[in-house]
Amino acid sequence: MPHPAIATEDRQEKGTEQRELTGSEILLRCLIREGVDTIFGYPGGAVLPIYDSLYHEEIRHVLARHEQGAIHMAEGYARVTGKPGVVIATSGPGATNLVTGIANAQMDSIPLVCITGNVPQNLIGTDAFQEADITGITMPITKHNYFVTDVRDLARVVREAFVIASTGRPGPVLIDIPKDVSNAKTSLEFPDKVFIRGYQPTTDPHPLQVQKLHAAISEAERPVILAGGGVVTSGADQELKAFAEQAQIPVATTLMGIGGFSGQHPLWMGMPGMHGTYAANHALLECDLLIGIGARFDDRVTMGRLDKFAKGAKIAHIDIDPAEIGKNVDAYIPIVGDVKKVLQAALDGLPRSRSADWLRRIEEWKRQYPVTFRPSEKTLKPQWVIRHLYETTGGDAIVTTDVGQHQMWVAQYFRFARPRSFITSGGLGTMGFGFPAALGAQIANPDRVVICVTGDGGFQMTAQELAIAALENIPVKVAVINNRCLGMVRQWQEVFYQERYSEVDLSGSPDFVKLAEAYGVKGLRARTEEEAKRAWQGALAHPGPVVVDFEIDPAENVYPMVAPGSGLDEMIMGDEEA
Ligand SMILES: Cc1ncc(C[n+]2csc(CCOP(=O)(O)OP(=O)(O)O)c2C)c(N)n1
Repeated sequence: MPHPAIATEDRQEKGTEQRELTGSEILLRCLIREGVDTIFGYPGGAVLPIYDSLYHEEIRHVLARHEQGAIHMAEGYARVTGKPGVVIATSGPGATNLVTGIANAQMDSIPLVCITGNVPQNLIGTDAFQEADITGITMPITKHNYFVTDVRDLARVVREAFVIASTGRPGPVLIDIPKDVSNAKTSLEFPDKVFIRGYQPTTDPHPLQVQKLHAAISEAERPVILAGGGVVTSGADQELKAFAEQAQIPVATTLMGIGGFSGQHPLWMGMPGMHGTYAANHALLECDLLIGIGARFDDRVTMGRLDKFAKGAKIAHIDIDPAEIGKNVDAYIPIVGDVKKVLQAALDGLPRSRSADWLRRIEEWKRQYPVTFRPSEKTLKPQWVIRHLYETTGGDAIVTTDVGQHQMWVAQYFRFARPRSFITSGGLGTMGFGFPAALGAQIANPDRVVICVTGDGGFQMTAQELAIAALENIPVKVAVINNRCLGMVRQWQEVFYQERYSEVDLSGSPDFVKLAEAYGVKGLRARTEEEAKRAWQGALAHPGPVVVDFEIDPAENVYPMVAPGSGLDEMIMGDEEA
C-alpha cells in the first residue's frame, strides 16, 4: 500500500486557490497547508522575499543564533513528533551552515524540509555574492533535493518534499529557491497527491518471508532481537513488545533504538556494541537466530568485525530501506517493509521460540556483569549524576545528548521507558547537536521535562542558542557533564595512545554558570553529590531554562569498551566493572 499522499499513477489531485501569489507567499501557504506550526531559521539577502511574506503570516518562527542551531532545533522537533522539521536559511554561508545538520538527519533518518534561498538565476554560476551550489553540495547527504527554476513548480515541489521526507525511510529534503522564483508570481494550485517516478516505498512485508521468520523462530534456541531506530521511527514499540513477549526473545536496543523497547522490561539486555553491556554483546556472539529490526548493523555495533559477529546465527533483517538489506551483513531472511506493519503481520501466528535455557543464561549475565561504577567520596561521578537524573524524573523525560562520554553514560544509565524520548546524534556523532535539539524537542512538547545532557566541549559548539532559551522561556534543563576536557578523545588517548594527551585540554572554557546568566538563564554548579542533588532539585523546580554545571573527575572513563577492530568477545570491562 503506498502512502496516502503518493498517487499510484501520474495524476495530481489539486486544491483550488487561484489568486496570483509570489513564490514566497506560495511557499508559506504550502507550509501552513502541510501543518507546519514552527519554522526554525535565519534570514539573509536571498531569502528576504520569504521573510517578508513571513511577516504577514501567523506561523511561529524561531530566530536561532546560527543556522546549525536552527537545523538541530528542527531535528529535535522532528525526532519527538515524527513530523518533518522545517528550517530556512539564506544562500551561501547560510546554506552551508546547514550542511552538518543535513548530514546528521540523513544518517539518523530524520524527516526535514530545508529551504534555502539562492541568488537569482541570471547570476547562478557567476560566483555572485553569497552564491553556493547547495544542491550540489548536499546531493550525497539528502534523501532528495530540488533547485526550483519555475515558480509554477513550487507548490508541487513543497508537497513532494514533505512526502519524500516523511515516508519510507525518512530523511532530509532540501529545496533551493533562487530569489527570482520567490519574487515571481503565479496562481496557487495545491497538489494533494503527488506522483514521484520511482518512489513507491514498500511498506507491507512479503507473506512468504514472514512464514520463514516464523519457522526460524520456532526452531531457535538462542534467538536475539536487535532493535534499531526504525522501531522508534515507525512507532512500532507496542508491536515489538508483543512480539518479544510472545516469542520469548530477548532484546538489545542500539543507540538509535533506545526507547523503542522499554529499558525497564525484563527481556531488555541494554545497548550492544562498543560501549554495550556484557549481556547484549555476548548474546550477539552466541545467538543462533538474530532478528535485526530497523537496525543497520553499523560498525559501532559489529565493530566492523563481521567475521566474529553473530557467527553461528541465521540473520533475519527487517527494514523499510531495501538498500540496508545485505549492506553490512548477509540476511538469511530479508524482509522489506515498514517495521510496524511487518511486526503486525508477524504477530499473527507467531510461534514461541525454545529459549527458556537461553533466557536463564542471559539473566545470569545481566546479574553477574551489570553496567556499574565504583562510587566515590571525593569526586562527583558522572554515572551517579545520570542515574540521579533518571531517578528524579522516573525515566519519564525527553533527554537529548551531545557526543562523547556523557552520551554513552546516558545510554547506559538512563532507562528509557518510552520511544521518542532519547534524542541523540547516532550516525554522524555531531557535537553541538544536543542543546539546540533539546530546544526543538521542548518547543514541540512544552509540557514534558526536557533535559539536555552535554559535555563542556559539545555545549560550546552551539551554546549561543541560550539566547533562544531565555528569549522564548524554553524550560530546557541543561546538565553539563564538565570534565574540563574532550573526554571521549582523552579516553582513547589514554587507552590506545599510551596517555599521550594531545589537544584535549579545554582550559579557557567559560564559567558555564556565568555564561548562562549572561544570557538571562539560571545557572547552578555542583561539585559533590549533596550539591548535585540540591542543584538538580532547583533546576527541576525552576519554571524556565537552567544550566547546571556538574564538575566531574576528568579521569573518568566509559566502560565496558570494545577496541575498534576487536570482536565483541574482547570487552574491556574497566577496573570498576572487572
Ligand atoms: C563536530 C565534532 N567534532 C569532533 C568530534 C570528535 N569527538 C567525539 S567525542 C569528542 C569529545 C567530546 O568532548 P565533550 O563534549 O566535552 O564530551 P565528553 O566526551 O567529555 O563527555 C570529540 C572531540 C565530533 N564528534 N564532532
